[in-house]
Amino acid sequence: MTTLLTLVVLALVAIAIWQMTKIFELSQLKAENSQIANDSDNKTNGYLLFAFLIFIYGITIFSFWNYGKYLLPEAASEHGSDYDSLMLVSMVIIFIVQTLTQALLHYFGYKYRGVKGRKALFFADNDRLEFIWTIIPVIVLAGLILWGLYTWTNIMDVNDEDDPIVVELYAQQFNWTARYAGDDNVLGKANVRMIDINKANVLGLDESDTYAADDIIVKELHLPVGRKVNFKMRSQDVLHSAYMPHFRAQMNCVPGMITEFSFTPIYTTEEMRQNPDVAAKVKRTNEIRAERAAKGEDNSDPWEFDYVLLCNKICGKSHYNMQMKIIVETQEEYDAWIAEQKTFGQNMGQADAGSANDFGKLETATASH
Ligand SMILES: [Cu+2]
Repeated sequence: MTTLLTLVVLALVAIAIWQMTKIFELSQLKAENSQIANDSDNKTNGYLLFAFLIFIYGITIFSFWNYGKYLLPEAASEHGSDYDSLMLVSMVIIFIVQTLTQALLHYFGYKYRGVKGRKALFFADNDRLEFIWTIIPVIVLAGLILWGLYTWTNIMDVNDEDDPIVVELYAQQFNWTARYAGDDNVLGKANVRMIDINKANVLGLDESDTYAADDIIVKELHLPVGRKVNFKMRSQDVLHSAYMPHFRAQMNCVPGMITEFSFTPIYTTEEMRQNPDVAAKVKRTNEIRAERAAKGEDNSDPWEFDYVLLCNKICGKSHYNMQMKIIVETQEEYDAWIAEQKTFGQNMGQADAGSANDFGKLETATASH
């Protein structure tokens, strides 16, 4: 609110100054009172062009310096570095071209400013010039597009090679649930119409499907490092988007269909915490949190880095908080964790024995994320 008021005041002050200059100008008895720009007006505008050029260069350097630290750290998936190099090369090319063309544009604006008696040189076309400024972008863009298509095809190629683990990511307003395919590595059939809250069948698994019995439903995603994961996404209600920024992965979750994404994590959570960029970010955040703690404010507990699965589609009022923790660990740690989890079949068996308890369990599961 204070910011808004400050902005309004600043705008009003600017308008007041502008009006006062106008009054001041009107009160001056000028020898030449023409609306047509004269040499000195043109010169002023020429210098203003330079001032604007310095402004845009300045703000670019300022942004790099100040906000560069908010970029994502090194990619934690196998395909991530391909994605990052494509992004980096595209940005570097755009940046160089932008820097040069802005300088030329403003310099020529100044150099050929209006001068009394000067006539503009005019020619209808120049084949060589047009050839140059067509062929260079064609080559550069064709190169970027072909490289982009090649990278895209590689990243989006979801196949069963290299023995991937199959994991379902289930989106609903406003939380995520993960389902492992179990020992058979095949996900059982599921449909929102088969959701049965009384039996804790939260994902609508088909109880008669033999593949479903060993499926494991969890609220925290554990992945073994170096093993390919094939994700199958579903949504219960509206469009969501499974976004795992550290793995450079994102896929929409669409009600009524299954979408897919596949990647191989290459750093464990522990290893990623040692990454200098991640460590610096944790340090910065915890400094802010320590300040908050000193003032007795909320959100002041020390923070530790974890991979996250976020929702990247504005799906409703609590969209901002729709996330699930991802833990990448060694194969042994993963095996130990998955062995502790109950299968869908075990949970259903229990539900048949005494259904009252399982409803409570579901509630804790949903609230724990
Ligand atoms: Cu969402």
